[in-house]
Amino acid sequence: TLPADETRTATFGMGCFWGPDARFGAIEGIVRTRVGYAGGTTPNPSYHSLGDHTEVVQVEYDPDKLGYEDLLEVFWTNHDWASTAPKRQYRSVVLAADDDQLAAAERFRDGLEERAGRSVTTNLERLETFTRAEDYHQKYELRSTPVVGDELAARYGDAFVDSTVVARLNGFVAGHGDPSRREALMEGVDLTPTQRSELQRRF
Ligand code: MHO
Repeated sequence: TLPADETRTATFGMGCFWGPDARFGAIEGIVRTRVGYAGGTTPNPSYHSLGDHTEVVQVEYDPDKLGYEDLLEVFWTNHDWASTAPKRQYRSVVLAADDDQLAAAERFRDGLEERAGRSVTTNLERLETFTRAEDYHQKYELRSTPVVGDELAARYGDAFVDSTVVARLNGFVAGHGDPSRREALMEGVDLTPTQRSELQRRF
């Protein structure tokens, strides 16, 4: 997998972060995913003490395989951009890493407003700080898959969250990806027959 200095990052708030962690993790060209708190100013946010932050997914992607526009497409088609979330914890927001990302997000929003003929409520901002969420929120779909989640988390240890394979598995158990990619991935991972069948059952 690509080292972090050869990837680019993108950060999105789109409701509870468990879902987008899986959705992005399933995509070819996504190298790493993590969930966390961002978009506010409160120091050291945590799940039970979020302050003014929002749940976000942060992805690292391979710029030779994916463009920021591709990620924006996934973002805009998978959140409710026409209404405002009742809690700031779940607000929809693009947290741009730089001015280019911000400009791309604005272009997308403007085009969408024009096509839809209604205004977009999604916030577009620059990312200031990102605080990684607690381990039990990372790769939640996979972690909560019986037989597989705990064992893989133990096996990978500190490498669990940053593993590309784990990101894919997390996405696939949530129903993303196609059968051929699932099969190909499964062949390369060392799993017990019980784990295999449990994963298959959820695909
Ligand atoms: N509706 C979800 C929210 C969790 S998400 C990490 C739940 O409470 O089960 O905010």
